[in-house]
Amino acid sequence: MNFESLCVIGMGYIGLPTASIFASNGIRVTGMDNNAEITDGLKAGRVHIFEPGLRGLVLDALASGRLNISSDVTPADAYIIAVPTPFYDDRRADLRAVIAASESIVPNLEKGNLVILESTSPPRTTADIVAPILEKSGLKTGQDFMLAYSPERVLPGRILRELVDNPRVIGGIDRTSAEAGRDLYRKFVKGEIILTDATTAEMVKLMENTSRDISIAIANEFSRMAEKFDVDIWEAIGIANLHPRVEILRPGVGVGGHCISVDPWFLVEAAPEEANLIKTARQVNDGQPAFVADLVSKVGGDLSGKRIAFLGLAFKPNVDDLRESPAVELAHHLTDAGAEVMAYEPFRSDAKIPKINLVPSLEEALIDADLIVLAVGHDQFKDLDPQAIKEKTTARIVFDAVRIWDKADWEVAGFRFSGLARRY
Ligand code: SAJ
Repeated sequence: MNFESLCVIGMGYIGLPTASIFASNGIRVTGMDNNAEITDGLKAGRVHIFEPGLRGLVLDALASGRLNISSDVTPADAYIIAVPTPFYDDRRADLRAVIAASESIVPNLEKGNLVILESTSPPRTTADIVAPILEKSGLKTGQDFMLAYSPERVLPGRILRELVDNPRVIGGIDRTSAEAGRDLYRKFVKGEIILTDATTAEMVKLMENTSRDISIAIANEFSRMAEKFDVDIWEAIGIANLHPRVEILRPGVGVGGHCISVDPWFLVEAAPEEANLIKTARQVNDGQPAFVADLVSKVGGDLSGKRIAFLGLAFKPNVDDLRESPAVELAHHLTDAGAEVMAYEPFRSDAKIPKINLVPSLEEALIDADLIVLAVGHDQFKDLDPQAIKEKTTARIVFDAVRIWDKADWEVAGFRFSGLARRY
């Protein structure tokens, strides 16, 4: 099946690179978003997302004339829905954006079209929510138009490479839909394309992120035990991982981002009786910022009135995304304990977060500080020279929550150094 035009709904972390890469592979693409700030910016060549290689790809796609940015869904051979699926306060999936996107396709839908949902969604969303909405057009799913679920599985920081090279799952509402999806993504996907049904594809996506969440939870739980037993968790994990069938992940400040900290809740909601382990792992990871905050209090003493130079707010290293960030949670715990948090996030120095003072430079964070807390292992923090830092700050206590600094180097420079379950 040949698709000449495509409309991608949602110009976020997934929709924008996907639209651009299709355009650079010869397809006429409309990149639609209902946020005027985003569409105006993109039209003016401003790329609102930091991701290695993305800016050049988007600008080239715009310059080629094959990527057009719009506030409206426009008629196309195929539609991709790539909108956020957050959760409500009670952790039920918030599918309003998926529903609105599906509804916006209805007036444009024609016989022979293909619609693909990429947003991470609870099992059966494609069949039970998207299909009935699209059928308001009077067309029948599978008979008149094709429908599939194809989860994005790319890692922030490596999105462009992984979009092309990762295996791609396409779950069709029927076989023809899955095959049509394969023909579309084949335009740029070099990885294997696996065809299945829509609900299996939805579940696969949730299983992947949930299993990673559980793996990180056990690492975080081990770090708490290591604190208790006065063991260096990093040494212990290093030794355990020498076993050929063991691969323990890294403990840290917690699990954040828009995917792994959200998606397991979709399974908890859909299968509350069965999802015991999944729910517990979520709770362990959600509790990690508070656990780390207690460790900071132990080394920093009463934090009331203390000024903390807080390095990093992103949800993980080398990304600009602050969504569900455990580093932000940690900063809030420290503020609640009475500290004045001066945070420097090199990827988002313009961000505004209640109760946290975001400063535009490392120097401003360090000045007059009592304590330095490293919360995110951005590359540019790795190479900081303790001797040079000493000249810029009054702080003499350092807490490295992510183990990227060398303890001895900081101690030689005159700092009292500690970190998460760390002895060496
Ligand atoms: N983290 C740890 N320890 C580790 C690894 C990660 O604490 O050893 C933390 C990170 O700091 C971060 C969180 O976990 O806060 C999640 O980071 P991540 O790098 O594991 O994953 P994401 O959220 O950036 O991307 C995940 C990926 N899923 C899997 O690896 C199974 C990606 O492939 C998905 O496309 C993405 O979720 C998504 O969009 O669903």
